[in-house]
Amino acid sequence: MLISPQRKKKLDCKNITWRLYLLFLFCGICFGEDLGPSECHREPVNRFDCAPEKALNKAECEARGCCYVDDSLGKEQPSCFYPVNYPSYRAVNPTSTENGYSSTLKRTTKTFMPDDIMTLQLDIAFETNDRLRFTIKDPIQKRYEVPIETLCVASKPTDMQYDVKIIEEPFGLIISRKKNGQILLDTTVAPLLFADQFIQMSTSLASNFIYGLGEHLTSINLDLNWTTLTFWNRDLIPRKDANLYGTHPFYVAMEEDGSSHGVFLLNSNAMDVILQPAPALSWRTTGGILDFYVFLGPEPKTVIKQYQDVVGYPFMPPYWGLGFHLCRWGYTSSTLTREAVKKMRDAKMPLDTQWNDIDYMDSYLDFTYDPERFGDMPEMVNEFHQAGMKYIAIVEPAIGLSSPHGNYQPYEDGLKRGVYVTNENGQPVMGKVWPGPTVFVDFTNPEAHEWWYESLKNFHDKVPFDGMWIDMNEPANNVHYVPVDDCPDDTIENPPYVPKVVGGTLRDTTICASSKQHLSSHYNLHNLYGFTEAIASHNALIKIRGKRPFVISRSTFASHGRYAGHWTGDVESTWEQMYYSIPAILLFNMYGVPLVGTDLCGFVGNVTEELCVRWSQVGAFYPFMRNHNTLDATAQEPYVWSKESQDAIRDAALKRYMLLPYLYTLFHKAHTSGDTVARALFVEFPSDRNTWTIDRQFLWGEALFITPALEEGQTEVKGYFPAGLWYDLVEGKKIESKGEWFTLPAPLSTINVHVRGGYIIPAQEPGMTTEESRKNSLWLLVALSASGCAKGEIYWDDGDSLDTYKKGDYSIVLFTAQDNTLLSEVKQIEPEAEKLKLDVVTVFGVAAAPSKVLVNGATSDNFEYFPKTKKLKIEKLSLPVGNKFEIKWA
Ligand code: MIG
Repeated sequence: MLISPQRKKKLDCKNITWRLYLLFLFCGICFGEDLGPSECHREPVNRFDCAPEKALNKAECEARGCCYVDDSLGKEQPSCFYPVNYPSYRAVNPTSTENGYSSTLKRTTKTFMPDDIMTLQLDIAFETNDRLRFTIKDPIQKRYEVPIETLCVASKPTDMQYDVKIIEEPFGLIISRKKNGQILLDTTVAPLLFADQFIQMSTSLASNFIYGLGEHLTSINLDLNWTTLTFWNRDLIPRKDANLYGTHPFYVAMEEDGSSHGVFLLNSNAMDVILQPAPALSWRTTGGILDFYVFLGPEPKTVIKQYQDVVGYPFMPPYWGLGFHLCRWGYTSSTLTREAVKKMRDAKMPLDTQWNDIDYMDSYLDFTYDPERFGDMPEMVNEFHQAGMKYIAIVEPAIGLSSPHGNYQPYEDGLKRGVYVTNENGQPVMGKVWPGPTVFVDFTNPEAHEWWYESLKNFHDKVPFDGMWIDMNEPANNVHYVPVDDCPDDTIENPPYVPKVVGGTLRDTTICASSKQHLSSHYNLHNLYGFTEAIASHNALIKIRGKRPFVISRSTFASHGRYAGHWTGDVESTWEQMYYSIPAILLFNMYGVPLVGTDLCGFVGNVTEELCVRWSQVGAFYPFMRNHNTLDATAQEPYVWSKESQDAIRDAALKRYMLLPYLYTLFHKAHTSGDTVARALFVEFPSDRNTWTIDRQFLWGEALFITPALEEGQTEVKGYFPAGLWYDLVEGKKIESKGEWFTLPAPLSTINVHVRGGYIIPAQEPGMTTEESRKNSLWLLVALSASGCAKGEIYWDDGDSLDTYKKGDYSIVLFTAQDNTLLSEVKQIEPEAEKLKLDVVTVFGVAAAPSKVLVNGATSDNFEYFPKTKKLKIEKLSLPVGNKFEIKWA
């Protein structure tokens, strides 16, 4: 760690840029009038936009002290950009503190943005060996800060993996990896701006491979070719270059040597992130403070975990939540809803949870059901429960004012208790959502949490729902998209810099930014709306049911995964959207929201049979699996298709049910150590560069590899297999890869799933519900490595009680295979697992037919060897998993 007193050298003479510059100079190219060519020479990729808020001509650009080069015709590089010596802050006397540094930052020249904060406070804290945090804020006037609970620092670091350099003038920070000097963050590439409603900080990037910054419709690695990513939660059919439902200002970056680091900006204001091919990144936010965390990894896995150390590990979902969920907008009566369940049963499709959309409500009011069409809703839900199923209904954050039958009590109560978002006159903000005129619950108000709980409890007393689906919580307003123009005309509504939001204004399809909430203005809190509703819903469900809460939310913010899951909204039923679901799900897993899925078969528009089959196959491997459809689209439930298609969908769903013990174990690991469930290939194989862009295949944990067919008419699929052995899940057919692409058969009837050599996967005979399958016998899939080894484990508990892990009410059994022997080691056992019996062991990669099999020393005849695929199947074991066992083949 070094505080560098000298001015940052303007140009490095050894640098190629310098040489190019000389070349240009000799060619006599002019770079602007008042600013010398050396001040304005920037390679186009290294230009940082000096006209962020509007387009400027040459005179206007130069008037703000910036350089203008009009060579951007048809290109995205800025024509107005900062000169090297653009006036910025100066670090005044940086000093060491107990655990870091601090400094005052001062600027003497104002920028082009109104209300510069001329004096700032920089604090750098070395929080752990692998994590540092730095904040830049106004030392005098307290500004808004994001009210999420971040985890506290446990101990003083002793072996920091980073070096920090403070450049005094112009102020900049350089953070590097101590072991090799790799620069992770260098903010000297552009000036720092910190005005009341415009804060900008830029940094170089360590490579072209960065991941995160959701929620956007992107491939897994972001496009650095002048991309703007906008954060302002919004109700929108997902499309490229648009702000969508959630905000996660966190990225993981790869470094050239395969190490990785992460950066998180804890800020909830409307924001743009600009990516440019330098490679570099600029954060531009419209309020709050700069509160950065840097995570040193060095593996992507550890970066993700270190991020979750700050925002929290995900909640543990109930076991049933991992089953198949069926929904649609348009089950307009309890009769139709029951019919859907019956047809699923008749088609022998597994189904755990039936859902209803807004159709069930009485005049679209929360906590009500339609007395005619859903008159027997309580009985319906009870029937589902008796059949071993669960039930979920949608809930809206926009509250209607009156019911056709008179007063609407929840609204009246909320009004008395002051739980709504208000306008400048202290009156509830009015909007238009499903019930017509509505008000909006302010979930930053503790009183609103109480009211939310009580209202849900009253409803639950009638209709015993099991989980919550929280929609429209960006919050969405004005569902019919008629512009409302009743927001005040001030700088909160129309800030000097408006991020590139769809619709051009902050108010578009939501409530006025100037609205007031308990904790602050909606301007500051907008991006937290769905997140705070998720917390209220999570806590209410715990109090009401006394069991694990299950909440699926459309809108999210960093830390969401602690409380709820997410579905990716109103995607169109297209092949392209099916592909995009994979990066979306992998990225949400990196944000600590592992319980995530896309509507199977797509939401908007009519799906074709082939697409629905393919989508059901890949969807069987989303951590959250729900088929959901919009109101006017043709039916897409599994049972509407031909026999062949139904067989294919059932095959995929049953594979999932078979693998649930493994999936559940992965959720346990996510919950207790911040692991990902659905995992991007680069996260597992960072040293293999080929994996850095792969997002058409993905893993479950370390051991299960999914290669879905994503194209129309496809009968074969190309997949990349990292070096090692991979066994087909069913047949055990082996792929031996040196890190290569393989072409696999991909008939419509099935999906390619492989088990990674070296791993053991716990599985179970599937049932039609998880309640049923949990009673079935256990299976183990043992996939031997080249040296004949494998390992794995199972986490098990009752699947629904709260805090089983904390209370010790769980079981963990480890499995290892080596030298033709499979062993178990019981780490911890509780009564639930004593009901479990291991019945079948399948070993992939057994070189030669065994002559005998010994189970706990006793000879068994119940085995079969498949010489073609070298698979050994041992059956009728009936071994209680609570007892240590040993299985040998020779
Ligand atoms: O404006 O409740 O994303 O899943 O079916 C549409 C009706 C409102 C949007 C959700 C979608 C749901 C629909 N909702």
